[in-house]
Parts: sequence; structure tokens; C-alpha cells
Amino acid sequence: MKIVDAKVVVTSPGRNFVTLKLTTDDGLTGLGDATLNGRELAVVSYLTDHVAPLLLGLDPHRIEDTWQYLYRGAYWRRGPVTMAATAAVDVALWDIKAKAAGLPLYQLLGGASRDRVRTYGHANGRDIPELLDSVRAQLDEGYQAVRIQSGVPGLKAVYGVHSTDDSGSAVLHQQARPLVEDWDTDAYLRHIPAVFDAVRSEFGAELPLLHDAHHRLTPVQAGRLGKDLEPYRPFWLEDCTPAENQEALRLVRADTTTPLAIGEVFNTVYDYQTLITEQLIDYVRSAVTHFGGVTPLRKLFDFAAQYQIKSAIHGPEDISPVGMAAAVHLDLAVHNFGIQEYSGHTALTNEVFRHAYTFTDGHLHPGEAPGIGVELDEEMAAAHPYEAAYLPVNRLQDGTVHDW
Ligand code: EZ4
Ligand code: CO
Repeated sequence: MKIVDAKVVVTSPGRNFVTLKLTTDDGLTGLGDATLNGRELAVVSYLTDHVAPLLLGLDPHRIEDTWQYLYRGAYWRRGPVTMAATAAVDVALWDIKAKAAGLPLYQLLGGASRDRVRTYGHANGRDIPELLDSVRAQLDEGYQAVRIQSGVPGLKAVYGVHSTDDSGSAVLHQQARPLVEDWDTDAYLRHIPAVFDAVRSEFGAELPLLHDAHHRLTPVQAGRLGKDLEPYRPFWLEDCTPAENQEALRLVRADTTTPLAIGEVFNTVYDYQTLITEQLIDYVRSAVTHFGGVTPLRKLFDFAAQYQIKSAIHGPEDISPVGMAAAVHLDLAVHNFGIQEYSGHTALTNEVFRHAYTFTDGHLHPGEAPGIGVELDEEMAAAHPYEAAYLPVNRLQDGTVHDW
């Protein structure tokens, strides 16, 4: 079998998604997600200008060899653009291999280690009453674990909480220039324990609650927050400090027993070496789409398993159903599965990307379709072309740029 076509499809059924479609001389096709939110076209160029020409004529069964060829062969290794492009190739090849075998991908990864995949949903509110309503809505949708994000008194627009412009419309993603959010770490640290207190009082002790600090804290601030949240037994505190410095987590770990999760902006196992071998975290949170695909993420999970660290694949709305499907196959197969982030996609997105995975009672299952189980409707995709969009940026109240 040979690869005879490599095509990149960009579509925006509400938000941008980049998809690689490989076709073989047998007529098999494979899909891979290459969406890098706010920098989509850089990956499109990387794939179309630099990777697609190399793939033509290759044997699609040689997944490991192709991964090494793209990773080592680029010389300029790692980085989100390179690794998103490499991930798309890797997932498309797994899709083809599984279709050729007539099996759902999870069977090729060792088969199911569980019956279904536990997820967590996103609840958010500009204030506590709005957040409580949002948690209730998540529970009504079937979720059995919930991430809680809240507005902070005195701040206009905070990560994870819907922002509005002067006219009141949502402006989080579709903007010609990035939305500017504002930030005050002290105000945040004062407020969040009260948020957990209110949610625990309303929903009881058993509901797993998660929280994302989105890389904004120093190690000492993160230790303080972890310690203050201990009475509320959070499932985890996510991305407490900026991603670059693994050593920071030594300080946080010394201060708190709140479980720690990190990794959505990591691209390779090297970003985790200290964190895993020193057992500084409890969950690895990389996305299939930003970590080079199923091949390296499986290796990361096996490495983490030696240290009782569990998986928690990043699953925001900006991972397409193609990336989500690959994640759910891996979730079902690995022994050290922890939890899967899942906020679903719009009805329109689910029409452009018809998928076999299902969501029932807060749990996902990849389905039994051969491959990853996603079909791309290229006509519908073309009817919703690329739209320029940025993620927000963040400034302190005196105007200083801060981590978003
Ligand atoms: O901000 O995927 O845990 N989820 C997150 C996400 C990220 C977005 C960035 O594109 O932190 O919402
Ligand atoms: Co996050």
C-alpha cells in the first residue's frame, strides 16, 4: 500500500479546524487533526509546503518509522507547529491501519481496558450564583465530574468565563485582534476558596471538582491556593504555574497535597522528564493533536504509569472531533487512564465531522467503526471557510502583559 494523496482541509463551522486527509492507492483514507488555536495557518503551511510532498509514495503501515522520519528528519525538532503537523500524520496513519485491519483503533492499541471513559465538563459563571446554575446544567447533561471557573470581583474578563463586549455579544474567539482580559492574582487567590466552598455546600462532598489556574501563578502562590483548597478535596489543580519551568512544581508539591495536573501546552516527553521522574504531578494532560499523535502519547502514558501518574488528555472545543476520537480510543486502551476533558462540539461541527464516538451519562465510548471512526464532509467543510481568530491576551491592572 502507498500514500497517493495528502490534502489539508481548513474549515470554520463556528471555529477553525485543520484536518489532514491521506488517501492510499487502495482507496483507504485516514484523517488527522492539526488544529493549533489562533495559529492555524502556520500548521497548514507546514503540512502542505513541507510534509505532504514527503508522504507521497510512503507505505502508510510504517507509522513508527514515518513519525521518526518527520521528528528527526526536520532537524528543527519539537514546538507546537511541528508537533501538531506530525500528530495529524500519525493519527491519519493509525486511522488507515485500523481501517485496513477492519478494527476500531483501540483494538490495535491492546483492546479495551475499561467499558467506558469518564469525562469532566466545564462549568463557569461571572459570579457564584451563575456558576452554581452552570454546574447544575452540566449535571443535567450527564456529567459526573465538573471543572469550575469563576469571574473574580473587580475583574472584567477572566479565563474560562464567557466574556462580553459593549454590545453584550460573545467575543472570546472571533476577533480581528486578540481580546484583552484583565488579571489580579491576589484578588483571584482571595476569591477561589469561596467559590469551592459554595459549590461544595450546594452539591455535596462527592462530586469531583476540577479547577484550571491557566499558568498564572508563581510557585508560592500556587502552593497557597493548593493548601487553601485542600479542605474541599479538589480532583486536581490544573496548570498552576507557567509551563516552561518544571522545577517550579517541586516548590508547589512541597506546599500542598492537592493533586496537580499539567501539560496542555507541552509537545514532547522531554517537557515532562523532571515532573514524572520526581513524581511532581498526578496527571499528564497533553492533547493527541499537540503532542505528535497517538504514537508518542502512548509512550508518555506508559512512562507515567511507572510513577502512578495517570492520563487526562486535553479535550477543549478547539480539538476537532478527529483529535477527540483519537483521544477516546487511547483512553479506552491505556491502563493508567485518569479522566478525559470533554466539552462537546456544536451541532454544525458534528455534521462536518460525523463521528462514531458517543457520550452517555458523562462517559465517552469510541464506537466500533473501523479506524478512528470519523468522516469529514468536505462539501460542508468548504461551505464554512477559515475565519481569522485569536486567543485572548492578558494584562495586569497596570497594563503589564501577564500569562494567559
Ligand atoms: O485554553 O484549548 O483546559 N483547557 C484549556 C483550554 C485552552 C484552549 C486554548 O486553545 O485550558 O481551554
Ligand atoms: Co487548561
